[in-house]
Amino acid sequence: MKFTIAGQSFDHPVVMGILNCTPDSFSDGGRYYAEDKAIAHAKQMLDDGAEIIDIGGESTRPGAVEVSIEEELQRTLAPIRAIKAELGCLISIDTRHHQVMTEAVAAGADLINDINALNEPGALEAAVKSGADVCLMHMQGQPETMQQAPQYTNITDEVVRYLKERKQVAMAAGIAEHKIFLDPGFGFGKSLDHNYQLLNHMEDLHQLNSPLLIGLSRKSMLGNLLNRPTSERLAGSLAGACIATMKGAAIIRVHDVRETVDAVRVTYKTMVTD
Ligand code: 7PM
Repeated sequence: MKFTIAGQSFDHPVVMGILNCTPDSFSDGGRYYAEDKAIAHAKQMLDDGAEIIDIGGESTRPGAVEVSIEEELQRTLAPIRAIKAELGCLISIDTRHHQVMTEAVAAGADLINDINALNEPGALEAAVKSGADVCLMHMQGQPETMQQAPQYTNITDEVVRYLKERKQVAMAAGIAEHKIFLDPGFGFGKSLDHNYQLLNHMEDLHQLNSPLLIGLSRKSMLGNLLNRPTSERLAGSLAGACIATMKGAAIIRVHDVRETVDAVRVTYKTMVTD
């Protein structure tokens, strides 16, 4: 296991903590209050062992109401600046939009996490220009409709083919190979069985020669199997993190950092001890 994020070397799987920068329905303290809470949550996740913070303004969340680009910028830029200044950690920006990519990287983001694999007009150019690392994720369809009737002949083959093509496009545009992460996109245009087939065969993605980012935390593929609401998916999420670790994931994107860091450490220690 060897890879870099924004030039920093890692020799173990890294836990990425999810930071939602969405308006807090329980408070009317305004943007500054929300920003303080975001910084505190990021600090907690770093204390718990996260090594990168994924910041999202929620427009990329499947099923979520589309927010304007202005709103997405308003939600994410101040927290990125503050977290970079106060905590100095690696930051990723979860967005599909080139304006957000450009401004987020200027504000301090190190990695562009695009569920749309730089397909939106202007995204590829913005990513190249920014100089940031990128994560290219597989998705069938678009978030609004992707879960209606997902179909594959062989999901693993199709995900490999898609990610191979997107990686080639990114490299042809000028993004260095070592800056590219790939993600099979669990839950994005996939049925329950599609997701488990893909997880079972996840190691096939290593033929693409890029570090893998894996997101399983609290997802429907856990909740629908176990019949658990999102608040009760920790055990399922930890099982997913261990499986992903054993199959060679580089970055594991999660909500529950402390528990995941313990689980991943035990799993990885086992893998490297002869
Ligand atoms: C509703 C459905 C809310 C799905 C949130 C989600 C990934 C990601 C997300 C992932 C990468 C979630 C997802 N998932 N980025 N962004 N990989 N790279 O469960 O799997 O967090 S949003």
